[in-house]
Amino acid sequence: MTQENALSPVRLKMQAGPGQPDPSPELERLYRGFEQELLVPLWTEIGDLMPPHPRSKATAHLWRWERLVDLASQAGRLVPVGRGGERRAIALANPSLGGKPYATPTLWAAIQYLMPGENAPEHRHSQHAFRFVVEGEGVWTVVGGDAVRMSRGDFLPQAGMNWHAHHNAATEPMAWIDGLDIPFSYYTESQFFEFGRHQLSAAELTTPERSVSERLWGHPGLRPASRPEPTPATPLLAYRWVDTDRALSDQLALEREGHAATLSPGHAAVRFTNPTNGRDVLPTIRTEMHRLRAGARSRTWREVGSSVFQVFEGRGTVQVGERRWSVSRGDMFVMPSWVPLCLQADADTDLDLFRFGDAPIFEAIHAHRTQVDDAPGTSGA
Ligand code: 1HN
Repeated sequence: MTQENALSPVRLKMQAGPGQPDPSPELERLYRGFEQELLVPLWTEIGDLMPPHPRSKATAHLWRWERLVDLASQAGRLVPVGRGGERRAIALANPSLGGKPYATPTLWAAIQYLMPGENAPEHRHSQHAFRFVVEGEGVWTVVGGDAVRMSRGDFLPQAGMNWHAHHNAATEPMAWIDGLDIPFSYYTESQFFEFGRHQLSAAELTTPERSVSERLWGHPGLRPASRPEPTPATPLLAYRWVDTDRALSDQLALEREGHAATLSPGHAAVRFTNPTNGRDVLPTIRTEMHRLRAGARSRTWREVGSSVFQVFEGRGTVQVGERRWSVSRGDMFVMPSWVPLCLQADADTDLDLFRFGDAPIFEAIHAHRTQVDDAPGTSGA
């Protein structure tokens, strides 16, 4: 074997089976020839390359919020935040993805922690990102000079190549979760990154209740006439919990009044959208909020592509493939591609979940599919 071939050797084994040639010394020599020239014949690989349906490498896995917060707060004491490391963000590493900081093959998910008075420095990158706040407040994220408040239940998208920094103006530490399409950008070799200024201006370090983006874009069904063009990512930088919460309770109330409003009985859901075109807020990431009425159970469904869920409030049970967990506030879990998922709220409390997934990527290439695995009517409480 030549030196460069040692980098990523090809290893072929003669195998028995339909469509396979009879083993012989000549065939063995042919296979060694393929290996030397870095060639892989299709008949030895087709089962792996073209499975009948997605077989995710990712595992259905759960991370407990209590442990995430405990470790993040220890990091808050021990690890500075500043230029170089950029963010005190601690990523979920799916146990089946080789120790990489990848929650799924396409998605990065992390808990980020900022101490009182701390600033996370300005930078920008091509990866699309968002923040979601499961508890706490006091941090403003400054996107393109616009200071945006972050509070419990708020969803803050941040499209690629926007400058951003964070500052904690409060007296308490704050944690939130980050989602980015880092693994997707990594595999597709499409990343760009730039450092920004070391210091934000005094004007940017203010703490307004409402950001410029919300004053311009945050009015239901209304867009500024000065901005008629659709943009691929949303210009609205904060989706507030008061609005999300009302949309979900309205769906469940409408259902009680006999309207068709929910995904299935007792299962309300909303999707965060870009007000300029009605599509997903970010070009590569779909984000949703789900609410299961107390005692309700969702359909069992599967999709092409992967998702990460975080319990926002309440208690329940989730089943992902063969795995089943009792969950409560902050717990995060992965739904791998084409693995069935079922959500159920405990009998005495609603269950709210935030979800982010990579569906827009697969929709764009016409490869997205969903399948419901239980018949309608079997999914009641
Ligand atoms: C980033 O900029 C943030 O701005 C979070 O909060 C996580 C992970 C890798 C690279 C940049 C943020 C990140 C990140």
